[in-house]
Amino acid sequence: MKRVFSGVQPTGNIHLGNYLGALKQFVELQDDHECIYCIVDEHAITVPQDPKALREHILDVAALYLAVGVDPKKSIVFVQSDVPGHAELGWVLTCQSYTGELSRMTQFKDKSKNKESAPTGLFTYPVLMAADILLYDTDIVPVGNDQKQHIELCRDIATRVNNKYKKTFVIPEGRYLKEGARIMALDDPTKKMSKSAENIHSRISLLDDPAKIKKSIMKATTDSDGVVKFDVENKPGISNLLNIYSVLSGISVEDLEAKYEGKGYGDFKKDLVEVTVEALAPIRSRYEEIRHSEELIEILKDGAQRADAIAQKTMARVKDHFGLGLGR
Ligand code: ATP
Ligand code: LTN
Repeated sequence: MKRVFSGVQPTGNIHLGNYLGALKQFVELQDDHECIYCIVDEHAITVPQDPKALREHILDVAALYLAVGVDPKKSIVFVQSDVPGHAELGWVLTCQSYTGELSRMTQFKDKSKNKESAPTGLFTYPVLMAADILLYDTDIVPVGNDQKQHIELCRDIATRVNNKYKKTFVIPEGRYLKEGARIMALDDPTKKMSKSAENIHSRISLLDDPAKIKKSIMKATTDSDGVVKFDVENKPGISNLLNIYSVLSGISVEDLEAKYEGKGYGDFKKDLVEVTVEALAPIRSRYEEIRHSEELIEILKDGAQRADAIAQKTMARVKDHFGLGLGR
C-alpha cells in the first residue's frame, strides 16, 4: 500500500478551503492507502502564538479531522511535537538546503513582506515541512494548490540527498484536487480563503452556525451582470461560489449553470446556503461529541506512538548514511 502524509496547522478557524482542498482528500485516501495525518504545531510557532490558545487549537484540529471522517482505526492521527524525529530531521535537511531556494518561496515572501527582519523559522519552515514528509517514506501528499512550491522543494532536497549519500528517501508526489483545489475568499475572490484574514465573512469555517453561513454567502462578492456562469477571468466571484456549490453537492458546474439559467444570484445564493448548512451540520455535531472527550487524547497518544516507531527507523537510516552518532 502506498503511504500518504499530510498536515494542518493548529491555528484555528479551519475553513471550507482547508476542507475542500485538503481534508476531503484525507478521508477519500484512507481505504486504500496507509495514511498518516499530523497536526503540525511546530509549524504554527513560526508566527507568534498564545500558548493556551495553541494547545486548544491542537485539539480543535484533531477533533475536526475525526469529525470530517478521518478514521483512527485506518489512519494514524498525531501531534507533530510528540514525535521528536520531525525537528531532528528538520535540522539535518536544513544543512542540505540553500538560502537561495528558500528565498524564492512565495509564502515566505508574502508573510515577510514589508518587514525588515523575519523569524528564521518562517524562512526555514519549508525544510521542516520536507522533514515531515520524508520522515515517513511518504509516496503521496494531499494538499491544496498553494503548497505546490513547498512539495517541489521537498522533492529537490530528497533527490539531492539521495544523489549525495546512499539512497535515503522516497521521492514523494503532491496530490491536488482539480476542482476545489483553490477556494477563494468570499469578500475578494482574487485572494485565497484564509484562516488569518481579518474579515470573518471572507471565509466559512467548518464550525460556523447556519446564521453565520447565510450572512457570509449572501454578502459574498459577485458582479453586476447577474448571470450564473463559470468564468474565472471575468467572473471570479460567482465562479468561486459555483465551485463550492459543485464540490459540496456533487453536481457538476455545467449542470448548475443550466439549473440557474435565467435566475439571479439571489436564488443561487439561497440554495448554496442550504447546501452548505446541510454539508456542515454532521461535521459540527460529530465535532461537539468528540472535542472534549478522553477518547480524543487516547487517539492522539496512540497515533504518536505509531508514528514515532516509523520515524525512528528513518532517523536510524539517515544517521547511518550521514555518519552521525556512534552507529550502534
Ligand atoms: P491560511 O488559510 O491561514 O493561509 P494555511 O494555508 O496556512 O492557512 P493550513 O492549515 O496549513 O493553512 O492548511 C491546511 C491545508 O489546507 C493545506 O493543504 C492547504 O493547502 C489547504 N488550503 C488552505 N487554504 C486553502 C484554500 N483557500 N483553498 C484550498 N486549499 C487550501
Ligand atoms: N505547510 C502546510 C502544512 C504542512 C504540511 C506538512 C502539509 C506542514 N507540514 C507536510 C503536508 C505535508 C500549510 O501551511 N498548509
